[in-house]
Amino acid sequence: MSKYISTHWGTYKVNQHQDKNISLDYWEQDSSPTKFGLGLIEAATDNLRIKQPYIRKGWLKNRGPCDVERGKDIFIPMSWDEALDIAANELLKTKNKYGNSSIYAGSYGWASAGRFHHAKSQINRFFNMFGGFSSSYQSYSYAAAQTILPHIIGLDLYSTLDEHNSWNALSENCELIVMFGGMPLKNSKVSSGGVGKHITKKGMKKCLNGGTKFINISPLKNDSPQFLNSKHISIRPNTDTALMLSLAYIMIVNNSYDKDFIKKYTVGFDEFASYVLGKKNNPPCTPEWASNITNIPIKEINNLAKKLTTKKTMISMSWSLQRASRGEQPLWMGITLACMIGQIGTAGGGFGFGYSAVNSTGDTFTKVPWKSLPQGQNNIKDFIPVARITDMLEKPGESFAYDGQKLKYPEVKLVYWAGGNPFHHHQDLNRLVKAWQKPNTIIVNEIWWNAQARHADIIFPANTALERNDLMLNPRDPTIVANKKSMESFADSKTDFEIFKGLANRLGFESAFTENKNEIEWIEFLWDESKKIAKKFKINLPNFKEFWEKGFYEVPSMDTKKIMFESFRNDPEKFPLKTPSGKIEISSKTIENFKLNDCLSHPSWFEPYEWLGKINKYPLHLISNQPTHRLHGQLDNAYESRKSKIKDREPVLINLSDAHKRSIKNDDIVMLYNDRGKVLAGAILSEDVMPGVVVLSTGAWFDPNYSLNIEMHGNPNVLTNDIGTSSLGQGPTSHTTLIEIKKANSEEIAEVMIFKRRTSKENT
Ligand SMILES: Nc1nc2c(c(=O)[nH]1)N[C@H]1C(S)=C(S)[C@@H](COP(=O)(O)OP(=O)(O)OC[C@H]3O[C@@H](n4cnc5c(=O)[nH]c(N)nc54)[C@H](O)[C@@H]3O)O[C@H]1N2
Ligand SMILES: Nc1nc2c(c(=O)[nH]1)N[C@H]1C(S)=C(S)[C@@H](COP(=O)(O)OP(=O)(O)OC[C@H]3O[C@@H](n4cnc5c(=O)[nH]c(N)nc54)[C@H](O)[C@@H]3O)O[C@H]1N2
Ligand SMILES: [Mo]
Repeated sequence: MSKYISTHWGTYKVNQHQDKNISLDYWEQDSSPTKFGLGLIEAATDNLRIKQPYIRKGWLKNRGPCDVERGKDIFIPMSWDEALDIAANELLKTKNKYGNSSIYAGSYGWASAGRFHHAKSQINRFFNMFGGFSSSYQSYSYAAAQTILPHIIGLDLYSTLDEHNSWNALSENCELIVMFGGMPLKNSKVSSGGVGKHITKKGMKKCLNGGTKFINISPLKNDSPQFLNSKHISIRPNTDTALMLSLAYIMIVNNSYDKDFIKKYTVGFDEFASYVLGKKNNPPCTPEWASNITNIPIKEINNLAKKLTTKKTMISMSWSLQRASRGEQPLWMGITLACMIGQIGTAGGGFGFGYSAVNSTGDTFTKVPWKSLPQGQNNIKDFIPVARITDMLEKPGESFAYDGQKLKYPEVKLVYWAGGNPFHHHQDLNRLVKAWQKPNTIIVNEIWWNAQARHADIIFPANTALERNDLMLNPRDPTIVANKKSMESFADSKTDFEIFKGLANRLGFESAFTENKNEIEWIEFLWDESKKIAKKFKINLPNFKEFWEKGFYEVPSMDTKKIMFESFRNDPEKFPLKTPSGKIEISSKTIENFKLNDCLSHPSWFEPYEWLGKINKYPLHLISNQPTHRLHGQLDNAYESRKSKIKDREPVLINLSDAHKRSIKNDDIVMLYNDRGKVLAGAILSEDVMPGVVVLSTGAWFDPNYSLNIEMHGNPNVLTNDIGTSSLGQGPTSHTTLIEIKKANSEEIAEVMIFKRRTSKENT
């Protein structure tokens, strides 16, 4: 009987060999499987696995901060009993002395797919039962969007994503998809919570065959897959809002926008229009004005405006646009542009946010809110917008603005993380490393000796998904998979559930935490509860045993031609939006009343904190997009990702002209630097990236050489800026970064150690 494993990047067949080894194969039913996922077994069994609990030497001596900084210390192996006793004692001590709000367990991260073992659910449940914790809100993916979408279209982000026009609807009706930020096919490999069948490539091809044309507006040509034959318009990073404003300008001046749509379905257009025309103490948003900002020829802008108004057009925006300075604006402006085109609520037009960012956008099956692990209530109200972690550690007690509220940073004494890696996801890592020294104690559950483990005090070794039973039960994927355990626990590692159970035991609430259920009983419980929920959607799930034996269940597709805001378009009185006006808010009184100087009452152009329009010291714009050969930092230690490296470093794309100016050749080790830090990477010269822009994907395991003050491996977050998108959204702005690049000299090149330390005494 075959076993299967579902991951964020796809589903695989697990082959059990006679010699007890296992290997992975693609799942027959997935027509576009992900190659890098085959490396999971290699990663799960390599020497970088954390074999048993460890405690940092200096911390153990002092039971708190010591002379040796986090990240520079060595670790002492411990037994589970010792380590759990020490951690439980520390939790209790912190709670009694400083209160629960001094514990930060916001623990952002993707962890692994699987409903029961979802690390964030486990850690939330544990800390809620412990009396609460300071938490985080939002995602690094689309924080600015999460904050602004409810104000302008009255939908939360997840409902917006679920509403998207399906590929089927587009393929039969759409003439033109204008892709701001492209549709990088490699990003559609993943969906948080697990993927069964990959649908995006098929969806795109269907559109192509149906006659849809594509325009890719991006600094990077290959943000659009080659087979789409899309027209490429190079744009300076972070200037999409200016381009869109000039398109609006042309449509207003030419009277070519859809006035009926604006009148019937939107509010606040006049105020916006007077800004576009330059009547609000600002320059008019003419094509000349936008051309100076975006570096796109005026003629090109005029041509584009003509196409938008004469075709059935989908305005598609990538999530990357809003992980940038004032990231709320391009999204608000893109929606405004779609309103002016007037096709929102029709099958062939409107707006999209994240087609091809993940696999699920544009799908068509019934979204069932499956049962998840009950998490209970958090009694502590303190929270931070997720990307404000360094600010929180640096400035306890200080107040900050967020979505019209004034909030205060909690005073954090203990940090607990399970299933995420701030040394992957956070910006300005040198600043984070400093702030990370402040708490008394940092505890992590980690699988590998990555930077997250190396910068902790107490490390609990976690299982990979191969070492446990679970359900892949993702509301955003129609395939449900029985993830059967296919490998014994590596060395002395445990599931997060077992780790928290061990702590709960010492803290006196084990049976409340486990409800006296073991792993498989929990899984069966989640299934049975989900079966009840499914009934409400007229879906009849088989009983658990039958499902577990078969291994799969497929949720049926219902509405294959899903259209966003169709009912609102048909009858806006009967189906108003949940905005104050019931309509799309091109200007928002709510936001106006917040009186922010970095987000006005309507979409507007703000100069980014750093950009190519105003170069001081650093003349190149760094894009740190999602990696092709892994998920963030996950599987960086596996074959596909390691194969892509150049002399052990992450590849950086440089335009030929920029490389020639600096005498950089293919495969050179180069240094990227700015005032925030220095990073080594391997050069790839390319015409795909526009002059002035370099691309270093995110996810190379952070490998600081603290004596040289250089990151050796190519982690872009040493260079990125840690400032919120605005005081509205406070989202991360990783795509707003200027740098310089040069060929590294021999004193600057030290070995990449992060994968080699596996054999050193330090961690074995
Ligand atoms: N410069 C730059 N930075 C970015 C981005 C960018 O575009 N540019 N993108 C941002 C975005 S959109 C995101 S979503 C974040 C992603 O940031 P993260 O989600 O933090 O990145 P991952 O590498 O997926 O981290 C997951 C960690 O959990 C561990 N893990 C996996 N499964 C389990 C488990 O079951 N239990 C436990 N205990 N641990 C587990 C893995 O080993 C890994 O270290 O990064 C953000 N950072
Ligand atoms: N293979 C793989 N797929 C992934 C992930 C992964 O780690 N690996 N991560 C997943 C996650 S967590 C997320 S949130 C999504 C993110 O999905 P996105 O946010 O869409 O992804 P990015 O790769 O950051 O950006 C896409 C492209 O936008 C372009 N871009 C950047 N800034 C600008 C700009 O200012 N203007 C314009 N016009 N273009 C710009 C860049 O050239 C970049 O290649 O991807 C998901 N997909
Ligand atoms: Mo993300």
